[in-house]
Amino acid sequence: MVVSDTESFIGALRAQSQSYHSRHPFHVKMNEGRLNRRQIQGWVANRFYYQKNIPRKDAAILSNCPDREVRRRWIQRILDHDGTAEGEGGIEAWLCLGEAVGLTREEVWDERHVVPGVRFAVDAYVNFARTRPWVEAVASSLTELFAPDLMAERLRAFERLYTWIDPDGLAYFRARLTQAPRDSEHALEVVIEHCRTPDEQARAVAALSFKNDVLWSMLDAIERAYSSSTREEDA
Ligand code: AHQ
Repeated sequence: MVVSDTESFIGALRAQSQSYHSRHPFHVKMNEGRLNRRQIQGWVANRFYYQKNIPRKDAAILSNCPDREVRRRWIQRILDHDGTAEGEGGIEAWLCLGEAVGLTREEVWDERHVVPGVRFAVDAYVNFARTRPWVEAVASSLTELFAPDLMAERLRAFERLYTWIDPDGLAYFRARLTQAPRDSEHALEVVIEHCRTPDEQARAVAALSFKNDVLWSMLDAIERAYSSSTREEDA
């Protein structure tokens, strides 16, 4: 069996950072403080659909994963988002972010602002996790290798440039600063361990590329729906 060297495999995975959504014009504008209130609200309301589906994506991976050791660590992701009691977890924190940007919990929760392109991209990600080999679904989560820098930049931007947003609403991003590196370290271990042949490694890189497309197309849809040419008031 031909085994590619691990370093070149990790290099190929990390090269996917070139297509990460931190480079999307909408995120660039956001981090430069150039989005208006309605665009921030639209992004928060649409990204909520991604957040509320992450636990189902991770549960799909758990259901396909035969490795008890992997499942023991992977299940923490579900607890991070769902919490273990009312008022806890990332989904709750995102609802607080919604209120901090001037939305009601109800209008975030009921998905009234979610645009078709966001729904389709998120549903494609959940279905990917349900239908692809579990290691490929793990590989698709490796966009989080690139997330900490983006979270830190976003936090700085929100704290300094969007002073109308209640800083308490930013708790979600602060939590990701530690959760994302922990999660991506585990996911990388799993992918290196289970992707030994050139074909397996190519499929892991393709899975990560697919996930970059999921994140990128979400922002395409949000940017178009909330382009500053449309009216201010219909947030
Ligand atoms: O808030 C994010 C999150 O909970 C996750 C889970 C992880 C996955 O399993 O795919 N990816 C992810 C991401 C989150 N936030 C995004 C952001 O820009 O705020 C980044 C995204 C990711 O890098 O995949």
